[in-house]
Amino acid sequence: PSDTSSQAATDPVVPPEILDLARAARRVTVLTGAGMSAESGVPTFRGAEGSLWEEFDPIALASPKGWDEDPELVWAWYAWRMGLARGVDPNAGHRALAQWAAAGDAEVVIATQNIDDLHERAGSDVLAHVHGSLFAVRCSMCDAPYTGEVDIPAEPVQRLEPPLCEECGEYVRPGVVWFGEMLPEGAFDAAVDACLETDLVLVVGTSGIVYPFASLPDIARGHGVPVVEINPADTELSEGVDHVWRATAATALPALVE
Ligand code: BV8
Repeated sequence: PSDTSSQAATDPVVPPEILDLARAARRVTVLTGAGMSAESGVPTFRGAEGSLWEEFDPIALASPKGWDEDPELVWAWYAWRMGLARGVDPNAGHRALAQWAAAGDAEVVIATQNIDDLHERAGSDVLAHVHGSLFAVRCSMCDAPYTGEVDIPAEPVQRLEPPLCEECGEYVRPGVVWFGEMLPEGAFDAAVDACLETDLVLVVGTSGIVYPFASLPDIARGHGVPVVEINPADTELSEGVDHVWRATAATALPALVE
């Protein structure tokens, strides 16, 4: 891949070959990960200091086993993340994608791993939340959607009893996909289609570690679709994409869309 990593980590100057691809595209598919929301103040999962998994064991917190063993611990962690996500705003990168779609020159299709709602709050339609949505709380037993208020403690707590399902009385759980769980029906297929029927794929702010999402850039390239990675750091995907742009989401996307 062409590599612009000799530029500063947050260089907002669009590499010309990436600008050409973006200008020519009638349809753009944007694949986003935790780095997309980092500049809004949502911690990423891996890598950065203060990232979520550095402090917590993901398998203990984001797996069916963890939930079975200690639902209060898991619920407390998600309640904390709900409060965090509610308390932040979309950043300039989220806004740029919404603006790009609104301008009407290209159709902009977003498939995200993020469980926050920052793309939507910036004004974008999201084709697929492949790892679910933090706020789509549902019953852990009967799957009924939970319509009650979720109590978010002002300070993070170690343990918190989950609310009870209005239908069957069991604990409710966050509407996210845990490790070892299937993705929401149709979400991954929709993301695959969006990577095949497009002129350009932008991969923004993901380490490319979690599957099957991490296979999407390869699926696009296998179909002849150019793939651009926007990420300040090297990732598992960097070797296999057409162009690498070492910049952050909130600096790169506004520069690209301008
Ligand atoms: C499944 C939701 C079928 C909840 C999450 C071995 C090989 C292949 C696959 C597997 C394997 N072993 C196990 C598997 C399957 C497993 C998997 O992929 N494991 C990995 C770890 C190997 N996958 C699954 O289990 C999936 N389901 O396969 O179903 C099945 C079912 C049963 C049995 C068999 C098969 C379900 C996976 C869903 C996991 N759920 N979370 C929650 O959030 O609590 S994962 C979690 O990681 C996050 O949700 C996040 O969405 C996801 C990916 O992380 P990233 O978004 O990439 O974030 P990360 O922190 O890693 O990276 C941040 C990046 O941003 C960095 O690159 C950084 O440089 C960059 N960045 C930082 N700042 C900025 C920036 N970029 C731009 N701008 C900035 N400012």
